[in-house]
Amino acid sequence: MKENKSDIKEFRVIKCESNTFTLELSGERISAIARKKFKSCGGIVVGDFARVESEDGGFVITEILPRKNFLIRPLSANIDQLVILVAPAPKPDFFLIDKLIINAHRQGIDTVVCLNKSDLPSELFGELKSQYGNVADAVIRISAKLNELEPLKGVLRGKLSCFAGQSAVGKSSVSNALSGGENRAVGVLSQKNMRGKNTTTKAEILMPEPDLYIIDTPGFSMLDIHEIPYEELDLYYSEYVRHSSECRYHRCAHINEPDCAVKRLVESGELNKERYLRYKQMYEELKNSRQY
Ligand SMILES: Nc1nc2c(ncn2[C@@H]2O[C@H](COP(=O)(O)OP(=O)(O)OP(=O)(O)O)[C@@H](O)[C@H]2O)c(=O)[nH]1
Ligand SMILES: [Mg+2]
Ligand SMILES: [Zn+2]
Repeated sequence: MKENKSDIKEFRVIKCESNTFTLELSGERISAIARKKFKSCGGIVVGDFARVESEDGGFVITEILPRKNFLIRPLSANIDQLVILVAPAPKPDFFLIDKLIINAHRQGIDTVVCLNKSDLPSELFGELKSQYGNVADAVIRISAKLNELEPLKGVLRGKLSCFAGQSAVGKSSVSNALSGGENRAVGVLSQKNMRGKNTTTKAEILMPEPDLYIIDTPGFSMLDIHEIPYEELDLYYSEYVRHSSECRYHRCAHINEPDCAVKRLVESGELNKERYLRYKQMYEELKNSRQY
């Protein structure tokens, strides 16, 4: 039996399991199935807002509301910020960090670069600050192991934050430490190849404290940005956008153009050189992969 239109409520999707979805509204949790038109999980993702109707004693998702943003990796919708977790081990992949930031900026999503496992000795925090200090909204360090989480809690409050990063950087460990429990399975770093074992397989929204909303996601090491036109790439480098009006050419790509402010600032050390060289490499790769 369908209820009146006035009884239709908008719930947030917090977990997707084949065709069963867990949804939440003001602390109330329900389980629902989806109308066939949404097909599989790909059509409804964690973070979506859904209209739900009761039917045959259960709940059915009848509509997904328009999304303010959407990420394929990590699969999520309507998030406020992407928290990119990095650790001394597994070895960080700076291309992956750059690409996560590109995708986030393309969707208008804020970014935080967060060093976890800061209990391990490394020079990584300084490196992250010099590469992303003028790019990400915050660059912070924490340790799930030592329960040192205050800098992260500070940036999480009042927002829906999605964790992203390679397998075994500690996304689930941080989720557990924030929750004060062990509800998320934690894996190990393979000593053989120093890579994670993809312990988490499904994204899920967790609410460890009132006002803290996080999405623990499966780790990955490959991220394709080939759908981005190379002419647009510089737009997702906020530190280049800030200086592009100082370049001689309007819509300077900061590659071979004369009198380019970005290249000048890279030479003088004001803009990070490693990040610029990766930008250039990605630009060339996107350009060369363009099919005519
Ligand atoms: N030393 C140290 N180890 C940590 C810390 N946080 C997590 N680890 C370890 O890192 C390993 C991987 O942790 P997970 O939480 O499973 O990593 P994940 O990012 O969720 O990995 P996937 O689910 O595979 O993407 C485990 O052995 C944790 O004990 C930390 O702050 N310090
Ligand atoms: Mg995990
Ligand atoms: Zn330029």
